[in-house]
Amino acid sequence: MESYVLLVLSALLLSTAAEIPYPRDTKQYREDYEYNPDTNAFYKLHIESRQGWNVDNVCKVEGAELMSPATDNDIIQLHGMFKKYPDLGDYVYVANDGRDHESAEEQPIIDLNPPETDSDRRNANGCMVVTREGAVENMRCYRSLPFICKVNARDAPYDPHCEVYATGYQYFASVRSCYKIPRIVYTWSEAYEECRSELAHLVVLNSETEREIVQNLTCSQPKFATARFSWFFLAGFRADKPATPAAGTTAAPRIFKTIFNQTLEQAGFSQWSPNEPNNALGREYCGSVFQNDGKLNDVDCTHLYGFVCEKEVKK
Ligand SMILES: [Ca+2]
Ligand SMILES: [Ca+2]
Repeated sequence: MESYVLLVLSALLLSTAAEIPYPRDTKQYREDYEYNPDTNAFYKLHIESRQGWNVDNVCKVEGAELMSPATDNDIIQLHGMFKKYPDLGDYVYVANDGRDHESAEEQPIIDLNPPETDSDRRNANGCMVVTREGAVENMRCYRSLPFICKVNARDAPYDPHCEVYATGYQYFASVRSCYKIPRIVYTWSEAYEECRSELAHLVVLNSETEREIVQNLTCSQPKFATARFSWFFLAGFRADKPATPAAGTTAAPRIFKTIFNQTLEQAGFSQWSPNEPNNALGREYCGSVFQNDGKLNDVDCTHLYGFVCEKEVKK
């Protein structure tokens, strides 16, 4: 009897241990991701087009991976999402599953420079797509196409202290905020969306203490090689573009406001870097912080920069 109880107890303990989710198992993730109970995973079809070598990193920043086309359920999920966008073209990038597939692109009848080795052949066609019909095919990575990210529910990141759907946020008790600089460069709107989807927001400086923290954070980062300028980091403020002034009059002054609709003075930090805001070429309506001094600078909203996400900790 005793040994039976022990057996049941240890079986219970074992099954509990096996069921403890790591990091967790949940039906909740970023609102831009869709849950599929059949696969117990979240998906996002990126309808904006990117070249094949850039898509993996976008998924990683979102806590996911480029979806592998390995299972039927995943292809069915993609097919369902694809159908909602009849104008999206015929291909969606997926992860390279390492197998050989038909090429999605027409090959010239006489190829004057046929690849000599297997590895050359793979590199020429190194990316993979799923077609509207659900076929998996090879694709040259230079094409700009939509793509699909996936994360299994048990792997979907959540930081319970900072309350964000992400890992890597650093908490600073002196300002009671968490910060992260995702490893990607985005336009201001893309950066705004990324922070928001993580349940955070583009950083808003509210004090000199916070300026110092954020400046140190930007200095601790490896350089963003593909940023327009690696020393500016997008922040949560911008100005409306004033209407074109009538001939002979000057444009109304730009008024910068935070994403919470406060003026910089109301937010608590309004120091610009020397000679800023300079509105270079008349195109700088978005906010950034300058790595050199942690102070403010205006930048072109369409240029790619690193950016800082922030999340206040209420508890
Ligand atoms: Ca802040
Ligand atoms: Ca500027």
